[in-house]
Amino acid sequence: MIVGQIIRESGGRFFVKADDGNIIVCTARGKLKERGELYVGDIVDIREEAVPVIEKLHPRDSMLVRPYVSNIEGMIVVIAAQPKPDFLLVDKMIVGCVQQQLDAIVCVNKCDLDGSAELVQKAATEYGSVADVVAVSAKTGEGMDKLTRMICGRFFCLAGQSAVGKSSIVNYLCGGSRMTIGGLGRNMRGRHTTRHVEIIDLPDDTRIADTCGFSSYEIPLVDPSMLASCYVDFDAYRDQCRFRGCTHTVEECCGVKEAVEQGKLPKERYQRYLRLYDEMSKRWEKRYG
Ligand SMILES: Nc1nc2c(ncn2[C@@H]2O[C@H](COP(=O)(O)OP(=O)(O)OP(=O)(O)O)[C@@H](O)[C@H]2O)c(=O)[nH]1
Ligand SMILES: [Mg+2]
Ligand SMILES: [Zn+2]
Repeated sequence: MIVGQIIRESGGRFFVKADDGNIIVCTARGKLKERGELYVGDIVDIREEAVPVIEKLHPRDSMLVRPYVSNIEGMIVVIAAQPKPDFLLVDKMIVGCVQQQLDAIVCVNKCDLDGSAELVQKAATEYGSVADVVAVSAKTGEGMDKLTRMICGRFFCLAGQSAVGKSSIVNYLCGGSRMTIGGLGRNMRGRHTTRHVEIIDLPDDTRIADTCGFSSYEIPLVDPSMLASCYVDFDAYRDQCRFRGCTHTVEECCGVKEAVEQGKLPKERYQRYLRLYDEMSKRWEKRYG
């Protein structure tokens, strides 16, 4: 029996990197064959036959459904001055990180473009207390040494809108052209160039998963009253809420709302929290109401 990690899937064939470093192309057995059962990142047992077969899936340490990837230790959420950043998407991905106990990095790519300094400033203000924030350029290489240090020896996935430059970052870091690069396209929203998740080895036992860009993202359904606990930047002010279990929405004497008014918490992020709370409440109502 061989143990390895799925590093890529294509048309029902799984590319598994075995412990000895060899890459084995496998099929899967039984239920594991069904679509969506095995993820890139999964650790599996392989039986060597004429065609090697995945026999068993090991328990996952972490699991994301958008992008589909397992066993990662952290997520690099990429934004750029172009295409226009969707901060609600960033908030949702950070909620996903907190839920899965992953480290989050907010990475502002294309910092060679105009308008990047403002974006880096905004990212630092809004996410500085919940994620590491780094500015890079896959074009000039600026900031890449810092990003490399942040992920050294660990397994991170890239995530974010199409055309923010996820594959370009991978290519820069691995010093080659492993991933195909796309353009912005006519609607300026990206072309969805990367179509599959793939794990790439970098020096120092660092691994990085390139993923498909997306424009919408739904976090797993949770009780809306639990959502606030995924906003770790609210933690410092929760104690001042009058009500225990305060959702920081309609309650009076709310420490979080006071902090927003006093400029201690970023206003826009709080307003997006209200939107997300509303969205979650509607989904919860639909399911359990
Ligand atoms: N100016 C500038 N352009 C960049 C940079 N990084 C990437 N680009 C450009 O941005 C476009 C999209 O890059 P990709 O790497 O394909 O983006 P992606 O996030 O992988 O996109 P999907 O695979 O569709 O999700 C390409 O035209 C790149 O040349 C950068 O640092 N600076
Ligand atoms: Mg890509
Ligand atoms: Zn409150």
